[in-house]
Amino acid sequence: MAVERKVPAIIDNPMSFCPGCGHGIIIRLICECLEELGQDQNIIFPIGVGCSSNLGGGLVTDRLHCPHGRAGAVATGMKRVNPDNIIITYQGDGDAYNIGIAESINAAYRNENITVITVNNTNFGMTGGQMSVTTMEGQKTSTSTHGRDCSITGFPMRFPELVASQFHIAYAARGTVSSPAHINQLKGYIKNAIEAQMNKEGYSIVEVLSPCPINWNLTPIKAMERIDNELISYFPLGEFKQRSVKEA
Ligand SMILES: Cc1ncc(C[n+]2csc(CCOP(=O)(O)OP(=O)(O)O)c2C)c(N)n1
Ligand SMILES: [Mg+2]
Repeated sequence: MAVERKVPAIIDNPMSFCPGCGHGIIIRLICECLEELGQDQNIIFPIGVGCSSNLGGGLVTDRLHCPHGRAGAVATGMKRVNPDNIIITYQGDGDAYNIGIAESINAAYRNENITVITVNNTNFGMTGGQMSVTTMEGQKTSTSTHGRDCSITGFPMRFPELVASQFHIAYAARGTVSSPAHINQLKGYIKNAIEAQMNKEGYSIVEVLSPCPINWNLTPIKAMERIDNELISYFPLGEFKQRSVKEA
């Protein structure tokens, strides 16, 4: 039986992602969660530079396109000036973990009451697939043409685990979009993260493993399979910091 799911009212335009990209699913999930949590006003997305920038075109909410990597700092200012706004940063792995690592770490360290969504596609997608801090060992990119050599670059960074283990934050999780079951699980994580902010519990982060078929040089189906077969064993799915308060 076909099940029709209404497009959330927050989405007002189609978005321009590559075929097989995960961003569209993730954005829709965020919007579904906001709608189900009764949030349709006073939402602001500080947006990173990268494919996440395309969030800007498709939503009726307010957005601010931040300087590259600085969404953690921008979000901090937005939330402190008006604590009743819902602030959700939307960033790529390169934006949040390479270029903006200082802002990302410090927002978590201060336990800012914001929600961070990072889309981890294991490369700098928008600029042509350069190596990022989450590129897998041996992965070929346009700047690691023989495969990433972790003996000289360090190993892929697991940011949610890092901030969950080191800082006093409210919530940290990692999900993916590689199957309907994973999409439903991810939606639960995103809802938890937004609820934590609504409940003033502090910093919440959800990282999403997302396919990048164009730069991975794979078909959309093979790209989804790469997530299940290769990425999840290094970037495990699950909650690394659970909320201590359950009700928003
Ligand atoms: C200050 C600055 N440095 C570099 C760039 C080039 N640039 C644009 S997007 C991007 C990488 C984005 O990677 P990521 O955050 O992983 O996003 P993705 O495109 O993979 O979703 C870079 C390096 C820029 N626009 N500005
Ligand atoms: Mg990326």
